[in-house]
Amino acid sequence: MPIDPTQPYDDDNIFAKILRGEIPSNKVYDDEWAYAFEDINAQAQVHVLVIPKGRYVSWDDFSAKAGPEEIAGFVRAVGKVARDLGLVEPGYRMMANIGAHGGQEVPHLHVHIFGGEPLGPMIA
Ligand code: IU
Repeated sequence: MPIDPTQPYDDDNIFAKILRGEIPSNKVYDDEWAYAFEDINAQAQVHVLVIPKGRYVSWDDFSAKAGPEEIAGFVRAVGKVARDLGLVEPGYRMMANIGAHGGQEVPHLHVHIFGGEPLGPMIA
């Protein structure tokens, strides 16, 4: 069910529970600003989600409200995850679904990283 990205942050969303360790996840990366884990329904050989530690529903929310250190920390973490997974060469795809038209299902901002195989022009 796509979400409304302007809704207030819901502390009971599934990724908030993963961040608090209340629900298990296959951790890929963890630092002060970001947490990354394997997507439970992988759409590529490698499919990882990177989420900010802060309480943000959408990119709009994050880009408007997060501090510069937090934004830099998250962006660097996304790059580091891809590097650590060995995806920089031959490449990968990163994507964020935002709101109803974007098909966002979990109301905590997340960046998908796909890789490990040729992905073609686009994943629907
Ligand atoms: P979306 O960008 O909000 O459409 O994608 C949500 C993703 O979260 C989707 O790829 C799910 O497979 C993934 N996911 C997960 O990894 N673990 C969960 O417990 C749930 C969803 I719910």
